[in-house]
Amino acid sequence: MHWQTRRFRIDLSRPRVMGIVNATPDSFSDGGRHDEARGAIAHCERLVAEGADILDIGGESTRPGAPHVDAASEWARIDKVLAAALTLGVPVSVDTYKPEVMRRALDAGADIVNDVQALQMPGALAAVAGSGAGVCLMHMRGEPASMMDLACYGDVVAEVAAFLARRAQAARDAGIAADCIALDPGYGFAKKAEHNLRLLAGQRRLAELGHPLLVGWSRKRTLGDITGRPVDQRLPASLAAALRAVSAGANVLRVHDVAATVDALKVWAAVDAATIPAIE
Ligand code: HH2
Repeated sequence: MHWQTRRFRIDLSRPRVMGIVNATPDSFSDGGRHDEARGAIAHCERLVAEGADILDIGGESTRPGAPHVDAASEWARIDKVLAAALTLGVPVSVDTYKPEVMRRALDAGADIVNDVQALQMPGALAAVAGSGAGVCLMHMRGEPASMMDLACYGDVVAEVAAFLARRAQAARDAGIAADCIALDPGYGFAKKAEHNLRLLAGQRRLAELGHPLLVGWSRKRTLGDITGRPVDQRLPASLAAALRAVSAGANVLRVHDVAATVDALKVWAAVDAATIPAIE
């Protein structure tokens, strides 16, 4: 399997690491650390040196209750960071749900659009179609400000799978090539801990939709609920969730802690390489 993006065809025969670059003052785990362009650019360089396969740059926090940021301010936060990241030799994704920001990012050369609204905003499908960019279509409900009021499911796996299948079809109908489309269950978005865990337990079903699966468990609140740890002490829990996600079919891990995740995946790969194939 592969994920086609603008400049790179990403080989998914092994799991890949997407490093998070939050050029925001208020992201839930690292807000304010990289909101000056210089700091964010240095962070991009550090993540690539640590082994990130992809960079994901965001200019608006999507944590529950996050305030809205207009397109011009969001673009101003990511503009210079994107330009610098594009010189680092890895695919660069922009985390936005606003068609105007998508268009600007694609004009600037972004490889991937990562949309927590799965290209549902009016004009979003058209902004990406024809660009040749990869897209990540994520499941959520409502807006970050109100999404936790909508965390109510019968069969969360079936409902998320049906949504992602519908959005992938809409993207293909708009002219986005099937191999450019990745899907994401949206852990933590309009979902309580019980939903996130049930979704991870049933994640294979999402992998069977036929598109690469990208997942983001890094430092999320459910891990805090389980371990009782604050956000800056959730690395072991994040690694456990990431590896569980890989074993349930995830192809790309969206993480803050790139070096540690790369190490964990190296151990995973070493065991795979040592596995004796069964004799027929
Ligand atoms: N999670 C966050 C943001 N964007 N995109 C995808 N595809 N999947 C995710 O799980 C996902 C995402 C939230 O994490 P973070 O970027 O660290 O925080 P914030 O939204 O507060 O900036």
